[in-house]
Amino acid sequence: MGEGNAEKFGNVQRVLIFGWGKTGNSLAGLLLKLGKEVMVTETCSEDKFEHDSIEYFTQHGVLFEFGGHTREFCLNSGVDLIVVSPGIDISCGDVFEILNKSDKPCIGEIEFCYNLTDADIIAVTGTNGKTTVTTLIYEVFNRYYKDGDVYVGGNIGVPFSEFVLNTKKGDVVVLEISSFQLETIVSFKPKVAVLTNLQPDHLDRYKTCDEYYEAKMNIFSYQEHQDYAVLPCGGLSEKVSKQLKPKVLCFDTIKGNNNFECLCAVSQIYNITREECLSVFEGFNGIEHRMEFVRSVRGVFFINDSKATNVSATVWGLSALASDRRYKDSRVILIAGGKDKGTGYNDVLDLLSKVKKINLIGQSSEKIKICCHPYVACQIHQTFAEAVLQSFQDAQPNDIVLLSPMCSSFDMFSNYQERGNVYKSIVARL
Ligand code: UMA
Repeated sequence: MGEGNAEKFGNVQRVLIFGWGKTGNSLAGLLLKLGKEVMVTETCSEDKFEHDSIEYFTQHGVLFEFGGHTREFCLNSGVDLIVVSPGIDISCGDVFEILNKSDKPCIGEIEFCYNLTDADIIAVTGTNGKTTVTTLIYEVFNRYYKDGDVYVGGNIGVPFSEFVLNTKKGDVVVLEISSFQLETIVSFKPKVAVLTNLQPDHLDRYKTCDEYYEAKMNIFSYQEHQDYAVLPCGGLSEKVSKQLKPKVLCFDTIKGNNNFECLCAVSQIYNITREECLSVFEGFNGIEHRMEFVRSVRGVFFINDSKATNVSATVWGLSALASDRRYKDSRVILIAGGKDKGTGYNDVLDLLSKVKKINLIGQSSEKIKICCHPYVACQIHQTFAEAVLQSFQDAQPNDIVLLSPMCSSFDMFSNYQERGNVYKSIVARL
């Protein structure tokens, strides 16, 4: 940690955390290390959480409120700072009302941790591809960056608060950053800010696409002239680059692989060469839950794309299969559905020529069926296992069963990882 950084929050004695998920847990640990008093407020009841962890934190003085956010707990306890978890929408409900009544600053975990580090931050956002690009940058820097240590975290699954105190000047922190995390920054200034692409998403949280795009563009808001913005060439960069303070680097999206081009653009800032990037990229096996090959059973290929939580990610996955020579004669049985995000599903219609049938699950199944059934057979299932087993029955040898839901998982699972893992365990038993 940089000298004097702990003093950044010297005036803050008591911190209130909203949400007891991964972020809340990590943050509570960090705050205790910084000698702060910690309070946690959470909508779910206590029995939903690991007992040992609550007991540990209670023994260390953390005060908990479960089963809802009350004004009494949140407003009358002398807190100096409020930190909200990214999944919490601060623009509505009890949270909005409490924050509105409070005169204390409210920030997100990314903003909080940013103030505690002197390391360079490479922040990656975008509708799709951000986990892959974040992972690739981390792997390349881990191998070729020699001036310090390299860390990876953020929306990718390891909260920044988990490791921020280990970082020092000269280190590089690669962070995957979601639009939710960008809503609650007030000074977060990455040295390099990457926007992989921008497509409609999360319309269950944002009223309009513009509101979502605005949250994403916030990644550049506090950057200075000496910083870098990395964007896809074409319409987007032409539109925004004139308004941006940092130096703008564009990566090619027509020739070659977008993720690789984006990786090279970021790496060149640190004098890491294209050849060095290529040596990592060629050995890269992709990431779990993103077009992950699971196994083949009696000639049927099973692919897990549980991370496709929006329609554009599924479009990307289907296009990748359509242009892959290994699957040139294969048809796809698509398993889709989950928690609807409000974007509509029309974008997938152009790709349906490769799809033989859609087996649907979850809250959005009726809506997807209405959109797609004039063009392809659709069947709704009550359980996830039923959808997987039916897909296997629908497939001929050489076909692909693709889990690519176009929706988030929260109606049936804790997260997309759990959904992907359940899929893989069902496929393992076939
Ligand atoms: N909660 C409240 N009050 C509310 C709403 C929720 O107390 O009004 C509680 C929930 O009951 C739950 C806790 O808040 O116990 C959850 O907080 P959270 O949703 O912020 O989840 P975390 O476990 O902290 O995980 C978050 C990110 N989740 C979301 O943004 C939804 C994780 O990204 C991230 O990996 C993690 O922080 C570490 O940084 C996941 C995700 O789905 C992978 N991200 C979205 C995406 O990629 O599309 C943005």
